[in-house]
Amino acid sequence: MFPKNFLWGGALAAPQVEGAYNLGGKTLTIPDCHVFNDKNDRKVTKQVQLNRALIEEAKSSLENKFPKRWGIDFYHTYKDDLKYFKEMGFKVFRYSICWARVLPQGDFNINEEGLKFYDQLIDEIIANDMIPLITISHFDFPIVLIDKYGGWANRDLIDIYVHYCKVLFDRYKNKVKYWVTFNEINMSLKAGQKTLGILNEGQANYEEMLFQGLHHQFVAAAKVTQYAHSLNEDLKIGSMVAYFTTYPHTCKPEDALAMLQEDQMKNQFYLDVLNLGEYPFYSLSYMRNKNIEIKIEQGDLELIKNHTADYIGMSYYNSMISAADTSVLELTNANVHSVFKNPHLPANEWGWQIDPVGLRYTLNHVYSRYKQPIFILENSSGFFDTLEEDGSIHDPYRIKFLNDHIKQMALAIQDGVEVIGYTMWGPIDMISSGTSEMSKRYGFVYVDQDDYGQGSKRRIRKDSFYWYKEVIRTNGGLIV
Ligand code: BGP
Repeated sequence: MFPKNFLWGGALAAPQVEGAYNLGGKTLTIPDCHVFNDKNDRKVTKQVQLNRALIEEAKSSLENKFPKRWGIDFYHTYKDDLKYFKEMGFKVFRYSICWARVLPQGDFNINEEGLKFYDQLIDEIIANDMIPLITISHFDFPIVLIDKYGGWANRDLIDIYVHYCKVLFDRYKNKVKYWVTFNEINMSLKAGQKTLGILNEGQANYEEMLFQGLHHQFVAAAKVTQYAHSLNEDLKIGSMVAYFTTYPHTCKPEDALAMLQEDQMKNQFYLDVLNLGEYPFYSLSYMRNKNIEIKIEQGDLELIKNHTADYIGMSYYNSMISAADTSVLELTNANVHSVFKNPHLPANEWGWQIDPVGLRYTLNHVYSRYKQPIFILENSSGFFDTLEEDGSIHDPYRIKFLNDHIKQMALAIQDGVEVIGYTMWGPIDMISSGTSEMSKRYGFVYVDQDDYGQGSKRRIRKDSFYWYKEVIRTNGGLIV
């Protein structure tokens, strides 16, 4: 069912694995300021909303309470860790570059030492027979750019980001073909500090600032796509959204309309701009109705029109429901924000609902609209794992989750959707982006480390490791 050259693999991101937060010239990033709060109810994902006071506190604090500062020490262990992925037969490995390692001042001074680390990492990925797929910015905005510029609300960020990308493209254009400009760009309106570096300090026009920041990201994405193609037409620069698939609560027309409007503003808006090259009508009326006025300079729209993304990058974790009257609905957790719960679906321990059929639905839905190849850049679910006394880890729940989603992906391919690759999220355990805990595990490879960074750090293959290896070896033939 899968095309011969289908790109099977896995995805990680620097801020959740790399550690070495103050080595090699790197400066602080937003995730370096996220604390782990063990008093959190795990069923309630508490997205840490950083404000200036918390950032100032984190800057001066050397206390052992910021798990993303140590990650899984991938900075030092990547050579050994990549071997596990090679053993599973990965064709592709998605990884992000840390902006603050390459440009510690955020803007213009290049840090050779930071680049050398990525030279070695990329060479090692290739030496292990994997294609590197690089995310340029994955939820780790440099703090220094908040201090100096106030984040993406400032138009200067366009040139700064373009400069950063040029450094990467010039250096890796012959080694890296697939790029992603911004991880899950559609998280911006829900988590502005996480993706746009715009702090919510009670500004009356905060939403307007977020739309302005997004506009700057759209222009920057177009500019860097133009630059990459000028270097080599074969470079593939992708957009990326976290697709929030939504269903109507009932078959009432009002609920169907609510669903359509959610889909428009949560998902399609971003892909319409990045992949179709224009601000859709509904986004303009949304802004008008809320008195949001953003500054669009001459030439911006032309750039956006002329330099669209080469493929659609998408993460898929869960779905949600929409209704005209939401007072009757119950909330549950989902990726980055809470959503209305679907009574027909099970959920993991964190309340994220599990919906494999939604993946087939989404792939068909997205492909009908954009008719561009789709790369599934993240998919999986967090689970608690138990390390048995004999050193084994049995994780049938993970195998089931992935099997069921891969099966629906195969059916979508059979429907005619062009899916070019699948990088499951988190092939090795790491720090959770949302809760900064280690116990929420995704990996095929277990890391013996707890929420406080304690443990032997030993890597252990779980049952799912052998299963995924077979899935890749049989090009999906193992899926039932
Ligand atoms: C996505 C992020 C990833 C990852 C994933 C799972 O939104 O791109 O970085 O972390 O969600 O989320 P969590 O780690 O909170 O379980």
